[in-house]
Amino acid sequence: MRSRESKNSRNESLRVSRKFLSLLENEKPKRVLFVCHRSADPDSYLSSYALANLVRRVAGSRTSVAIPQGEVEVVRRLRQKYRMREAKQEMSYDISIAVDVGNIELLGEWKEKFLNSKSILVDHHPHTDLDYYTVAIVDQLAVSTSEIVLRIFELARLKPSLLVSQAMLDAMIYDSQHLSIATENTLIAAAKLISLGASLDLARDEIRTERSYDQVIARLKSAMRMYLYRAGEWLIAFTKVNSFQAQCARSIVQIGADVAFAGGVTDGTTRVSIRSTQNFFVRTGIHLGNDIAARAASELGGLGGGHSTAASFECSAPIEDALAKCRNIIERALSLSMKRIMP
Ligand SMILES: [Mn+2]
Repeated sequence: MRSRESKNSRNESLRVSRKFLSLLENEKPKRVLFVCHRSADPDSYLSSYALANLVRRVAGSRTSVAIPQGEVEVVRRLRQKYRMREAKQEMSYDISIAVDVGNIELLGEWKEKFLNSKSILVDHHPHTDLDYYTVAIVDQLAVSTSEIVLRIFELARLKPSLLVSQAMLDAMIYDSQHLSIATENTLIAAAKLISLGASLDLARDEIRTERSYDQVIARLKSAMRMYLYRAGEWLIAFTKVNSFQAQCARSIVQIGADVAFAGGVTDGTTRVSIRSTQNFFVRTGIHLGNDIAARAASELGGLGGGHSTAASFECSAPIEDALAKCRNIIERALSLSMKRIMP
C-alpha cells in the first residue's frame, strides 16, 4: 500500500516535471521569479538556488529570488555563499516558481506578484488546493524539496555543478534532520550528490545553527511549564511559550513525549507548533499536518498545515482556546480519552 502510494506520488511528480521542462524549453522565459516560503529555511532557499541554476541552463532566463518576511539566521549565512539576485516588486516576471511553499498564503506580500505570471509550485508538503498553479510538482514522500529538484536535473539530463550539488545536499541534510528521518530515496539522492563531489561534513557545517541563549531558555521554560496527558499508550504534552515554539515542541518529543504542542503569542498572533515521533505516526496514522494543524486552523479561523510529524498553525484565538482545541482534536483523532497525569 505504502509503496504503491510512494510510486504514484513520484511518478506523478515526474510526469509534471516533464511538463515544466517543456514549458521552459518552449517559452524561454526572460525573467523568472523564485519565491521561498515565509521565513525561508535552507530547503526552501537552497532548492530555489539549485532550480534557478537549472532554469538558466535550460532557458537562459534571468532569475531572482524573493523571501517573504526575511529569512532565518542560517539562511542569511548561506546566502553569502549561494548567491541569488534579489527580486523587485516593481519588476514583472514571465514565470514565478514557489519552492517548498506548503500554502499559498506563505508567499505573504509576494502572493499577488506570484499569481500575476505563470505560476509553478515545487514542493513536498501536502496541498489541498492546487488550482492556483499552472504546473504543480508535488511529491509528499520526498523528505526535502531538494530531492525533487535533483530529479528534475536528472530528467533534463543536466549534471549539477559542485556548488549546486552541495546546496542540494545541505538542504537534504537540513530537512531530514541530519538524515534521521531520511527515506531510502533520500539516501540514494544524497549519495548521488556525494558522487558529484558534495561533502557531508561541509553540509553539516553549513547548516549548523549557533547555540542561542534565548532559544535554550525558551526550551527549558517550555519543559518546566509542560502539562502532560496520557491517552492509551501515548504521552501527549502541551506547553505555553512565546518564542521558538517549533524547537520547544521538538525538545519535548526528544525527552520522551509522543506528541508535543507548544503554543504562544508572537507579535499578536497565536502560534502552535506540533511535533510527534515517527512511531506515533506509523502506529496511529495521524498526520499532524492534515489531521491536526489544518483542522485546528480551520476550526479556529486560522492557517496551518505541515508534515506527518511536524506541523504548525496560526490564528487569532487566545492561546488557551487554541491549545484546548488541539486537545479536543487529538482526542477525537485517537478515539481515546485523555487523562491528565501531571502536574
Ligand atoms: Mn522543505
